[in-house]
Amino acid sequence: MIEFYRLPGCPYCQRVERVLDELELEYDPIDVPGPRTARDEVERISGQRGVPVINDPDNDVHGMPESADIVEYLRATYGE
Ligand SMILES: N[C@@H](CCC(=O)N[C@@H](CS)C(=O)NCC(=O)O)C(=O)O
Repeated sequence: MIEFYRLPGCPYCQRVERVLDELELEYDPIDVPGPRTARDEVERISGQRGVPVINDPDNDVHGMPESADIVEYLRATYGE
């Protein structure tokens, strides 16, 4: 299942969430702390502290950041 690191109210995360919903993909939402300094797990998996970030282990995708890249990946992988 896709793991989706997000911050409530983050417009870049909402952009990804809309596409996940549109493609009817199941995902595990993981809310990250507001302060960047508290996002050690995000840093560990993606090499930076911003969200959104996804893991998609079924496709060997680990720690993908950047909403535009994530949207493009989801549409290319799961779209029609
Ligand atoms: N270019 C990024 C921007 C993401 C972004 O600015 N996210 C904010 C939350 S809304 C954040 O995590 N900022 C902290 C940081 O980038 O280190 C994207 O489109 O994914």
